[in-house]
Amino acid sequence: VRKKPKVFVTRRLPDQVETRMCELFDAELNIEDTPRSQPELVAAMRACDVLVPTVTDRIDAALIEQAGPDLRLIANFGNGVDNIDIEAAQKKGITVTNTPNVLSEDTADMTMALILAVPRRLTEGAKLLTGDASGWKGWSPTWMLGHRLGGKRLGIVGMGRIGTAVARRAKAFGLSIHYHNRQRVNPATEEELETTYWDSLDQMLARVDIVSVHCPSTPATFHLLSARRLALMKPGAYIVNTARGGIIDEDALIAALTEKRLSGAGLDVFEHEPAVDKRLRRLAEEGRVVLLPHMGSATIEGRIDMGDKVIINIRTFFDGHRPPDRVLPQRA
Ligand code: 8YV
Repeated sequence: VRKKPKVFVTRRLPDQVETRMCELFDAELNIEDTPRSQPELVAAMRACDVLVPTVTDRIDAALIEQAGPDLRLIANFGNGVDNIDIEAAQKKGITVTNTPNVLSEDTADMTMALILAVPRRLTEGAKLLTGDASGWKGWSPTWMLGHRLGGKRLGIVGMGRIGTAVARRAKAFGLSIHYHNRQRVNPATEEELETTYWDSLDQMLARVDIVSVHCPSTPATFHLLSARRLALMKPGAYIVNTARGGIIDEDALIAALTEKRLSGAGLDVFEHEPAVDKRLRRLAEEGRVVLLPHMGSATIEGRIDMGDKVIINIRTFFDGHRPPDRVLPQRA
């Protein structure tokens, strides 16, 4: 009998995923769910065949350098792989996989929730009706007016799986779909979603009412939405980010919101998670900003699907085949 691969899982996963992992692999779980320290990760990478990290583990070149000879696969529990130095892994002959597709629809749902919540002042209204004393003194025709979505322009930055899933939903809400992407998406999708493609991000930013960020976080997209680019946005526009915090220059965004150049923001991700800038939290208190603690893909169904993907990637790899979700270093 072939030896079961020794799999080190850094965080708690849904019960049924952990059970299956224990059946199939020699799995070391993290029942307490406390994030693993760097020395713990080093020890695991020296002793295991597979590492299953999440977004909270920084698997950088220095760490990968210390991996033992058995470590052949890093099967990320997550779509984004900005937590892993893919190039360093490849150099060391370690394969990296992720969990695409299965979280696109959930993330797109949460993006729509933010696209709706900010212009329609959802959290501001809901807050008035929490606690003992009602903050609602009575209805009036000019009370709590937000802005209509229908007829506005949505600018999607990064039209991959999640961006496209957002576009489908947004179109149903009457938004017109504009997008910027390294390449144009296929003509059938462009036709279905009646998209307008912008080769130039700068030009798109100046013309849309809501910007939604869906590109991966790479060195090339760090502060892609820089102070200069945020200044190009239409006065009074909104911005939504369910991708990664570092894609937007958070300081510049806070300045634009504070100076009321932008009307509002819906953010599920932050530059220094889990720390969230005090100034942003203050803006959230005022209701012009809606903040969520990285919940974009947080559904039980999604997490189980992600776990299944991790398992398939590990099994395929140890069956001697190329795993379905192998990730290669990004071309510059
Ligand atoms: C998860 C995510 O919260 O997959 C991603 O890229 O941001 C989220 O789905 C996280 O990555 C799990 O590791």
